[in-house]
Amino acid sequence: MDNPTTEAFVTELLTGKGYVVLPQLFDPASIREAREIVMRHSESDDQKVTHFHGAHENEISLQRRVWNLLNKGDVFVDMVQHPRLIELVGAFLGDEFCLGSIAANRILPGGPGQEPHVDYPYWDMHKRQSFPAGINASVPLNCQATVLLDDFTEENGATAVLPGTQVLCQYPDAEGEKRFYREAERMTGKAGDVAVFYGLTWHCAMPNHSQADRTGILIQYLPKFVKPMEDQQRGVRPDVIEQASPFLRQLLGFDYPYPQLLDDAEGKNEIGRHAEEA
Ligand SMILES: O=C(O)CCC(=O)C(=O)O
Repeated sequence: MDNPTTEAFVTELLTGKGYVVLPQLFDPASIREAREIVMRHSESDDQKVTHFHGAHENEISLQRRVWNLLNKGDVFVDMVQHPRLIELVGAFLGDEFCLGSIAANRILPGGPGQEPHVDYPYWDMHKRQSFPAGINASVPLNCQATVLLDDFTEENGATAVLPGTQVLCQYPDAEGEKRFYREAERMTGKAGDVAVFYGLTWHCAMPNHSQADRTGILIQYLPKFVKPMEDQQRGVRPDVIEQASPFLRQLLGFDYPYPQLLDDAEGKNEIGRHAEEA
């Protein structure tokens, strides 16, 4: 589905395939700049925490993660605020949504890919008992946007996704994994495209059988009340925060002031104000 209406986008993520690839949201200059920064950091940095390592743990260095990208270039500050992207995500998560994480995933030639999974905050849903009774997919708690820094092809490990699995609200079990590899589609596209999906949809990076890198920026958006995965307020540098637009401040969680010491808040918080008005 190319360039869907906002309504069609929300329906596709909630109850359709679970993903949409938006063509060419970013121009070649921004993509080049973002890629150059990611390559530099993933060459020189020590190996960082990665999740969903894939089957071959000894080849882990062939999948490299660069976290906390807001500190690594203004191009990423602009990326998380792309107007069309935020309009769509706002329709899906509510317009006070926040940023859970922005990181790069670089799969080097020969990289083994990952196992099928679901994303934060659902990513440990194999411990079903740790989630609320009756949890289901009808109220989304995540929206993922992968910005393609390279063309994503079947050969180089374009993300695989099993359409419709978001409605199951389940972590893929052994049978599910078999079905995944039989029936998954690939989110292929050109550098500058953005693959947006509901993180409950089973998906994973696939093996890179090409001779070149395959790199994407993984942006995690969350409803305002879900605890972000990366600690934005401690991790983002003070100068980035000082220069932040009002919307970036929202993304970093500054507009949603909980938890608070309500006992000390003297009725100045939202809850207090509405209670007084009632
Ligand atoms: O890079 C990809 O294709 C997918 C990455 C992913 O799903 C993850 O790391 O959670």
